[in-house]
Amino acid sequence: MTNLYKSVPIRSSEITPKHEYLSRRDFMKAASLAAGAAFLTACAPSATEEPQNAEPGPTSGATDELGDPVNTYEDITHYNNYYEFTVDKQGVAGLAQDFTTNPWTIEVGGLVNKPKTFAIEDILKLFPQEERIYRLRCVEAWSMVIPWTGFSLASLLEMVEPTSDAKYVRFETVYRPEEMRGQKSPFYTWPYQEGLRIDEAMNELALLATGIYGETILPQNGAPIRLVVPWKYGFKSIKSIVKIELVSEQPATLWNNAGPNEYGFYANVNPGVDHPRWSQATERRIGEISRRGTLPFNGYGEQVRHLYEGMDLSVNY
Ligand SMILES: Nc1nc2c(c(=O)[nH]1)N[C@H]1C(S)=C(S)[C@@H](COP(=O)(O)O)O[C@H]1N2
Ligand SMILES: [Mo]
Repeated sequence: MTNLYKSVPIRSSEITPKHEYLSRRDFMKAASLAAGAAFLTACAPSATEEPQNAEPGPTSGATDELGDPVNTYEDITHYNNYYEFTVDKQGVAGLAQDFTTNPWTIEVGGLVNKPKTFAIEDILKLFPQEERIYRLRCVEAWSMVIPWTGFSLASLLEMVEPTSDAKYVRFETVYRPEEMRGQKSPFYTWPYQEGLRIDEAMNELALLATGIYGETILPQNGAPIRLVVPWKYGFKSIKSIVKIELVSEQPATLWNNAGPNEYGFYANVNPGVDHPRWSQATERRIGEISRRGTLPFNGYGEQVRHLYEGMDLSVNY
């Protein structure tokens, strides 16, 4: 697919209110670029304008299927959950900038006929990359709209041919404490692990993402490849994957290990089931002032509701 986001340079300030998380370094970078632009076009009324965003900018038409505008590249790359680096959302980008993402391989195995270890460059060749704008709803009750580039997890799983005993898919993040100082924390069962039931994993919405805004995905967002499961809380969308394993039993997950009564295995976005310590009924869309109501399955109910027929989702949260 063509890149929809870079063809028309539009300031992010025209799309979303100026975001709250612009770091000073990036602000200076943006401001000096704007100053340069003003020098080149001296007759433009630039004095009252906001600094030009130096990062890729969305077109004014870039929205998700509900009509919500994509978040700015700045917000997406500077407000992150990635506990391997730090629990400080605005600190992840800096600490992750030297993270080694090349060479990188993903081992896909377990209950499959054709186990295979993929180098990241082969993944990019084997699976055509497409752009998909998905919301990401964090369990902490904030959300963003992100223009991802990637491909369906199903296409990778089909290639290795899961056997009939394969009932779940288990994912693992790289373990590299010398580069990821957060992995020295004894509070979590590293490496980060996540899991999906196989029919969830095979749903077309489940994406392996390699890019954002048409750019190669940055370390803070899970480079070089991460999962995106848009109908589930963000913690299911595991970053920097090195291993995918087809298994017969429901796998353990880092967050379920950390707090079984707070982070269930299914973790479907559900405004009717509160987290024990806060409500899930509403959320703060990063870049917006007023809160919005949270949608069941994060608004993807039509595509995924059938996966849970007959299940009590307040018990299987
Ligand atoms: N390996 C790993 N993956 C992870 C996390 C993490 O700490 N480590 N955080 C999760 C959480 S809680 C969220 S909300 C999303 C955030 O993704 P983003 O920073 O790209 O928006 O990543 C998820 N994937
Ligand atoms: Mo999250």
